[in-house]
Amino acid sequence: MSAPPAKEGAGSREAFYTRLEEENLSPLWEVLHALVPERPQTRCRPALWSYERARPFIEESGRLITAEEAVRRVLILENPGMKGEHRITTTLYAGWQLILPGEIAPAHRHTQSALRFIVEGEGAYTAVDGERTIMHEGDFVITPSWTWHDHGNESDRPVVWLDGLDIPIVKAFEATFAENYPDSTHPLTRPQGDALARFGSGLLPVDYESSGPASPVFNYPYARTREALETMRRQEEWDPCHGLKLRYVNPVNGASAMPTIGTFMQLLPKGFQGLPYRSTDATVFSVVEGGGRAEIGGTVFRYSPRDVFVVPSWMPYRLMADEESVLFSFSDRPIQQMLGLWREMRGNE
Ligand code: GTQ
Repeated sequence: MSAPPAKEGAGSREAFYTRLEEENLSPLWEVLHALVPERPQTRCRPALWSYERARPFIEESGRLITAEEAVRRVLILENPGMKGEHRITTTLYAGWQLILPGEIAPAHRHTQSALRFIVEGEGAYTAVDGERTIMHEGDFVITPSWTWHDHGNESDRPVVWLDGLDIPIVKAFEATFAENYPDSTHPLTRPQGDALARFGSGLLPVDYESSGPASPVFNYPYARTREALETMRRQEEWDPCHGLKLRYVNPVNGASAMPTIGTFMQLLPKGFQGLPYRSTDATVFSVVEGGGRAEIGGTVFRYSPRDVFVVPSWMPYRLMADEESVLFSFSDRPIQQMLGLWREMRGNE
């Protein structure tokens, strides 16, 4: 095409855009830089939620509404850069769920995958598709997509865990389905510990064929995870960014426990001064043991047990352990890796 006549300046462009709008069309050149930026642009902000500060509010929620009425009595951790959007990162949801002695959070299922990371108390259970597991602090429990699950607390103390769900991901696909079970609990069909014995002991039933992408193990007990870290540390092979970091796997294929959410546990020795690290998976940390600091994009956050902090995509961060620390974390890494999108950068590259 030939060059446009000189009189067609910015003014007539605006008129053109207005006419385009009526046709449900718009000019790419006005937004190309925003649609295809050179590096990740995120509204997700680094933040820390102090458990000590949140604990009275969690307790208050327990006086305000029952688990039965609430269905799930949860305080959502809202990323300060995306308030009201019920997400802690662009792709993930997180919340602290409280269940009081004697309460039941009724059975339901949904296409969203969920993880529970137990932060306070023990003796509550989650039942997944007919098997119950009793949860202890530091246990990592999954309820894969479309599995029936109910929670109950048969102990004499409140139990709180961190929920992590892929709600924003499933929303982006508009692939949400959910239903309630007719009774508050789903019938139990297998004894406690069955899944761990069958699938989580370095063995698999000889003719086992998995029925989906999620791990058949649904509780990864902290006692086992902690013991693995404790034994490995004797080798003193600390990664300069992560200390000693393990990822939870589906024992059937070595993939993440759930297809949309990757989960990790790491040990930092006392005095650890991590090198800067960044990756494209915004990551949510839940502190299990110890104390220290996380410097995220130039802001220093002090962490203590049960605190949650979030690192946005591609933002450099460093971990500094004033006390020996154990950190649980989760992110959307498995999906990014599956799609060939995931990147990381270590040190001061
Ligand atoms: O326990 O099933 O925090 O469905 C949000 C949605 C927990 C759950 C949440 C849920 C659940």
